[in-house]
Amino acid sequence: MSQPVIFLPNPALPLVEDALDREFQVLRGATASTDEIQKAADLVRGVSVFQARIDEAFLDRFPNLEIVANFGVGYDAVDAKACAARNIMVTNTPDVLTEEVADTAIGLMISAVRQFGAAERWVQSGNWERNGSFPLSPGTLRGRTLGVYGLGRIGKAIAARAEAFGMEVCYHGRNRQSDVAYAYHDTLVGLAQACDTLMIATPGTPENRNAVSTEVLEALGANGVVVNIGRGSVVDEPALIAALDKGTILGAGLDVFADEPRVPTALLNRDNVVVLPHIGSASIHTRNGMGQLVVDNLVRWFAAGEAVTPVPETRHVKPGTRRAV
Ligand code: 8YV
Repeated sequence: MSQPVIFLPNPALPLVEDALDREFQVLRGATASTDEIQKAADLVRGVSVFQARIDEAFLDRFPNLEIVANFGVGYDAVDAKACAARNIMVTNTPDVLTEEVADTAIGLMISAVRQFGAAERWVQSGNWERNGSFPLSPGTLRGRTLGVYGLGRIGKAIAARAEAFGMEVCYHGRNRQSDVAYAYHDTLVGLAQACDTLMIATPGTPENRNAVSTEVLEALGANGVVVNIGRGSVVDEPALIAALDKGTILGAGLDVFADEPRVPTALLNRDNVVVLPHIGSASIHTRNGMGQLVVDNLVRWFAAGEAVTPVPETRHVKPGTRRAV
């Protein structure tokens, strides 16, 4: 029997490209023409995605698509509800990146609070030699309370690290969680009032778009620091910039942005903001782990008719049940 055809819209890690070539026939968006992709569309049974939007229009192009294997734990670029309606399996890459992203979050938090970005620029620009010591940081980690917005696997790993730094921890999310002793706040404004370091570790959803609003930033207060390791869409960026300009909050550490890779110039080169280029999980070790899980999901689906890490919306989907809409 011939191998299933997998569509790879964008280039992937070498580990993924090599494994897909071994296990499947691969149709590559990077090298095939639009015409060639269109001609082969009926044969495509799986897609492996890294930063590509999978919406109704995409699904319409591939009538025999059975599985979308997303590289990343966050799958906001994949319309999982539309996939579920057509009985298309969607998988993501949880667990393998949890500790890496939590490490990045803590590094970013400390950098933002102690202004390591500006301090590094001080050395790089020769200011240390020319003008002497870097100014004392207005912020300190001492005595801070971490408010985790989104206490999932990554949020919990961040909270555990923060406890080791002597921080108080509280959280907000859709539900109170029975397995933690941290104080729960049933609104985001309530969480912001109770903490001074707001850690955003929630997935981006249509419901939480711009959830970190002027009101939330005002509740966080003048000693407040926002750290975003989740999704840029969760923060109202113009409101954040205004809050930083006015001193409504102290600073921010941002790994994710509303319109990546574009970052508003108002967030660049300022002492009270540290910016990273979406590198939460971006070590070779962890990205390879994520890539392997993408491959494992595809292999298991076509060999055994089940996925390793299905997303909740499509957990019920079985092979051979693809529906037209
Ligand atoms: C990746 C991430 O950078 O897993 C996620 O949700 O944000 C990161 O690990 C991202 O998936 C790359 O598109």
